[in-house]
Amino acid sequence: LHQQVRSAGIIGAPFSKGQPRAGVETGPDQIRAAGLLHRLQEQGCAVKDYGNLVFEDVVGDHPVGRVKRARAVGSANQRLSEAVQAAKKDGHTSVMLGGDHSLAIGSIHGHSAAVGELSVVWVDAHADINTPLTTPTGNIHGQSMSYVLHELRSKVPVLPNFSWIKPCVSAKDLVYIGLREVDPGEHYILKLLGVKVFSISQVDQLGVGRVMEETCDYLFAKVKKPIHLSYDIDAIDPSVTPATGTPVVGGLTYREGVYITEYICQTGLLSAVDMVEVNPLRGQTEQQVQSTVNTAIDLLLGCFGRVREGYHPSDYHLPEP
Ligand code: B3U
Ligand code: MN
Ligand code: MN
Repeated sequence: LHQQVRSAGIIGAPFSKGQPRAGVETGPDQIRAAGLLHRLQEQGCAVKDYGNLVFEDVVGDHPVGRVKRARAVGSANQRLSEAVQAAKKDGHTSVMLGGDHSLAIGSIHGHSAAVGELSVVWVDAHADINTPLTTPTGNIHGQSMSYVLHELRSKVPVLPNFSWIKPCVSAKDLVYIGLREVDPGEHYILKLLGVKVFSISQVDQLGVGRVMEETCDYLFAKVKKPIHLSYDIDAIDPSVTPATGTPVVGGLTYREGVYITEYICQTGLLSAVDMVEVNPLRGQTEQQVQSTVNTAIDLLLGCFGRVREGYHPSDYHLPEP
């Protein structure tokens, strides 16, 4: 059970133009520098590092309606989609290190292009389901899901450099966990589409154990699809992960956050994971940055079989005195 052969295909996506704050593009290097690859290998996981994607600058990327930097976000996500497809074709569980959460567009698109229909588990303080017409900020990291959901196709205009995107996720295959800052337009969409949401209140009410049981009962009701886990570090309480662009008080505890990854891992269906919105420049002290980066690593270790109860190899024997 503990030693299923797992392999992680790491894709660095140093991209920040889905939101206005500099620094989130350094996330992939910071997470690697804190030892992610070594820690994964130490727990028996095979690792292939595909390095960092290179995103070219886009000139004349003026707003399209309210939406900011559409051309840069569109072309970066097209690159990312191809990289995720390649990692899946090489047989890995794709691990996308962001970067901001607009990168979920390319990550989910590429994952689905490689394996077909997906279940998406979106762990976040925010729903990131604004359309280009409901967005209060114009930031695409608050809109990612709207571009990939079949049900929103007719509500989402095609932006420059977005024409390659085909909606690929059904609303019934999406579960949110940890929501606590949802815009009115987003709340309307979630109700309209009947999306399964475990807000932070439901985590309080049910406990994370029942939330995860109900998440999987719901997703596996008909067929078991590969899981795409899109993990925004701001889902966790800012006392633990303060180095992020839009911290929201009252988040998941460290233990709840890690439990989610352990539970998803033991389904055996985890096929791609995003770890996004780690922004070292938003930490006020080195300790705040380290706590955020180390938590991101622990969440990823949980995705790849780390169990907190401990482990021993099957041939372990007690030393005789
Ligand atoms: N819902 C707001 C704020 C936001 C979304 N995601 C983050 N912040 N990180 C928006 O911009 O759409
Ligand atoms: Mn997000
Ligand atoms: Mn968020």
